[in-house]
Amino acid sequence: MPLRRPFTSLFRPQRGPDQSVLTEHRGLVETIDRRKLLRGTLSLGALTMLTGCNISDRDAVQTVLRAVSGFNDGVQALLFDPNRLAPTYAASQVVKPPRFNAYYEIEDLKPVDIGGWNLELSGLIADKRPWSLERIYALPEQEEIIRHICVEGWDYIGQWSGPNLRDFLTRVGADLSARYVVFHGNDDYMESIDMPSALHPQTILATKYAGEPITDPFGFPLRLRTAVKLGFKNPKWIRAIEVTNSYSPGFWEKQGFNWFSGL
Ligand SMILES: Nc1nc2c(c(=O)[nH]1)N[C@H]1C(S)=C(S)[C@@H](COP(=O)(O)O)O[C@H]1N2
Ligand SMILES: [Mo]
Repeated sequence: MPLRRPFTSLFRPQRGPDQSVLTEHRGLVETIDRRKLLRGTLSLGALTMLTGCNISDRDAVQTVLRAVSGFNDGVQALLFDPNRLAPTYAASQVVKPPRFNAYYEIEDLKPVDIGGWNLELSGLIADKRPWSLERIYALPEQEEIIRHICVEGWDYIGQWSGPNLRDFLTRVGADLSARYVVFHGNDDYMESIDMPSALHPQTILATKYAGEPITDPFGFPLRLRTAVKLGFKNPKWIRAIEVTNSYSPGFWEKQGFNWFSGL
């Protein structure tokens, strides 16, 4: 099934002259090339040229992200280093409001009715009692200013805060040796991430953007924000979290995107 819109129509450069997704991820790209994991379509020479010239060509960035995203999941999981932090940014770089995306147009948004909302927990979790938003707000908050990268070819820097996911999973007695953490959105969106990424220090259950509660289009009342995954692995309008050892493909995997889709 083709993507809803062509990448090129989404070309919106939002960066200064000395920043590029590639430069930021140069270490990763070089590691990948050293391990001979690139699929032959891109050489290190080509990548170095791209990293050296402050690319403004979003298609080129897209190509590299695709290459990174196209690896065998097992190999990527091995490359994953939980102590490696993704780049963070200054508050002055934060885009306000953030940029909306969903698998449908904004007109079709169905905001969460907070009156009937509780965060549900299922699967390999000892304490499955649901969480009210009030209780979630009472948890310690972590803030992070990180880049959101969408596979449709655009990105922005955002400032998210909320409880750290590792702390939350620990608190509810989740089995931290399980393979997957699955997020179910109020809009029937479902995506799963690997446990090491769920436990990464830059993975949070975000309740706020730029210090204010997240607004409807961006996932009110609760969304995932992780610095180690592409945009689509950050479900919005979370209504349930499930810890499991069984794999089920989410919306984007069914479009052919790589499940790991992360750093
Ligand atoms: N519930 C839900 N979460 C979702 C999506 C969606 O369609 N539904 N789209 C994903 C995609 S592809 C992207 S790029 C980001 C967009 O987040 P933003 O609107 O805050 O930029 O949300 C992700 N999470
Ligand atoms: Mo996306």
